[in-house]
Amino acid sequence: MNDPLNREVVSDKGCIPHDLLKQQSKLNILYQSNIFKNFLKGVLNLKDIYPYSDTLSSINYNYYQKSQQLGWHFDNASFAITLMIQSSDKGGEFEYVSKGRNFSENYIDKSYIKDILDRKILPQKADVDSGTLILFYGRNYLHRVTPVESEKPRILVTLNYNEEEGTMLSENARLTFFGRIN
Ligand SMILES: O=C(O)CCC(=O)C(=O)O
Ligand SMILES: [Fe+2]
Repeated sequence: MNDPLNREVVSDKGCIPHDLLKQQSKLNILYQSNIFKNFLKGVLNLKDIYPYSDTLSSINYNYYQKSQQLGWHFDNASFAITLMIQSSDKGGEFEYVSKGRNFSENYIDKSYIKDILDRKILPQKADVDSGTLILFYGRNYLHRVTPVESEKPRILVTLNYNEEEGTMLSENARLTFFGRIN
């Protein structure tokens, strides 16, 4: 009952999956660009990075309309890359803490997570404007997006890569995020 991992959070952002983007869109060009991939590999110290092999998950165009949010969570992927297209005028803030879990050691700090959920410890906020690129270890750092409070929606793209070739997002996750599996 008291386990903070059982606490329900609201996530109701909208998401446009990869297969609905134009092949020659700037986002696709950026995502496939060797200059960009080399930059990411250098900063994140990775040998190589690969797109998802399903048709939906590599680039996701997320939009948060008034009152929409993304609840506190850890990501499945080890690192996250986000590009802000348009920030909201009010609300829609990216809040995070740089701890909470150590995935490789199978450790989760429940009392710390409880204090964050109860607002006993206040998280950090990232000052994110249009064009801001964020590289983030979302698997170990608890994070969320607060409800948008303005008419102007918050629009943000996630650029999703894997360290192994041929990775697919699970069918369950695809159904949850996109409402279909292909
Ligand atoms: O919208 C954001 O800034 C964060 C998105 C995020 O955390 C996610 O998609 O897992
Ligand atoms: Fe996330």
